[in-house]
Amino acid sequence: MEKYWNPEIECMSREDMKKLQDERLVAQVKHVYDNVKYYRDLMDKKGVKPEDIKDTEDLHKLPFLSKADLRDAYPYGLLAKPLSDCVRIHSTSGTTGKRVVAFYTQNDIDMWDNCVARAITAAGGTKDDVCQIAYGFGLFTGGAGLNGGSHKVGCLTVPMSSGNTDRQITFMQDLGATILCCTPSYAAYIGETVHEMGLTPDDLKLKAGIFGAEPWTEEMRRSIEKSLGLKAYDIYGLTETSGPGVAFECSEQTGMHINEDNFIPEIIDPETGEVLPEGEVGELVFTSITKEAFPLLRYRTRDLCVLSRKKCSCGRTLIKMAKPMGRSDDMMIIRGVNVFPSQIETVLIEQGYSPNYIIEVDRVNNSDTLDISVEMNPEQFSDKVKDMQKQERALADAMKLMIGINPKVHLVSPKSITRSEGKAVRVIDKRKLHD
Ligand code: DLL
Repeated sequence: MEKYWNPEIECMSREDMKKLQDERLVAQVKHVYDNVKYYRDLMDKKGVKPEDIKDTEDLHKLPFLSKADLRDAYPYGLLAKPLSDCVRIHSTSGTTGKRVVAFYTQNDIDMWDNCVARAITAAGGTKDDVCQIAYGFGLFTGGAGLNGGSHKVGCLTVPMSSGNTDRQITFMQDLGATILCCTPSYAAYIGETVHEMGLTPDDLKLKAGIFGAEPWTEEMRRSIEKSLGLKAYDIYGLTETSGPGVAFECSEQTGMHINEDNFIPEIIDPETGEVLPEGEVGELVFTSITKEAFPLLRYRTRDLCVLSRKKCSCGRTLIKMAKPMGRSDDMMIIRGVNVFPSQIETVLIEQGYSPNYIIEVDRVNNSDTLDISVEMNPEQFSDKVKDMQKQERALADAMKLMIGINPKVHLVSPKSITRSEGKAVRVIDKRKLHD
């Protein structure tokens, strides 16, 4: 029997949840209109008043907020509470333009911890667990978010942060960690290092992993589950909406339950902004209905995914989002064809390769090129050039079936691609340098 952190919310009837959302949305719109000039101007421009928003059916009347708005309003322009009521900031890891800074009151932190506690509980975590947190600590929300949730559940919390992989594993062994929290690419790296240290999953006590912050495929999930001997759960969130814990996976492992009492999701057509019906792929938009200091209404995440209200065997009634396929801006258009890095990862792992790869896109003589460097496992390595070329061709053929275009595959020697301890960077689009 699945345990819940907040059973009354997580298993609430649809009607009751809608009522709760209606009330919270109306109050939140008023709070934002009264306190955030930037958003009040957007509403005025669209001719919408707080009184026009009577329930969640009116949500579509509100203007969107985008990352560009957050940059425009940097740093204090979207703050809805006096700074003296705020107790913390976090910030995105964005490398271009201004960073986004998100503010939290103590109530915001409590709400966030509560969301993450639900995720840890859904992964089987209790006060008897030892929870090792190998997400980065600092401005990134991963470390702090899982740390807060783990405390709330009462796990013995090990705030390792990322990196120092050998020590990470020694600690895991010595303290008998039962839950590991980090990015999936770092989990894969830890799994590989466990093996290299001459250990097997039996030498560890891990039972669950809570992995998120970047897109990862089902094939990657199975590979990590095997290398670390645990059940891998997905967790989703973004700095703008507080951090990890906006949505979390349960034992069914078929998508993540969204904490709808705090975040109302919509799926929109990224081109037209039109709301799409359930089951269609589009851009995920969130309205936070309980956040005090940084309450974003209709925030466009740029993440592409699908929502589903299909009944879940875990008993939770919270709507589910599928694994995001990546951001709309991660999608590569190569020779007119839409290609996602996740499609390439799927083929690689299916064909027995490691998830260590680099995708390079360029434009030569007005034609797009796609080069994929893939690391071999030691047993795949051959010193016969012909054998290697045959393997490269076979992999390129499998890729073509999946993505519809022919890439150039380069098999590279084991360990030659840098491992990630946080969010992996796997795509280099050189076309952007020429533009
Ligand atoms: O990555 C928050 C987080 C920390 C989530 C730890 C889960 C675990 P940001 O750095 O602001 O926040 O990046 C947010 O990361 O819009 C997605 O594109 C991507 N992302 C987050 N979780 C997932 C996931 C944190 N489970 C951006 N699957 C989001 C796919 C994810 N993509």
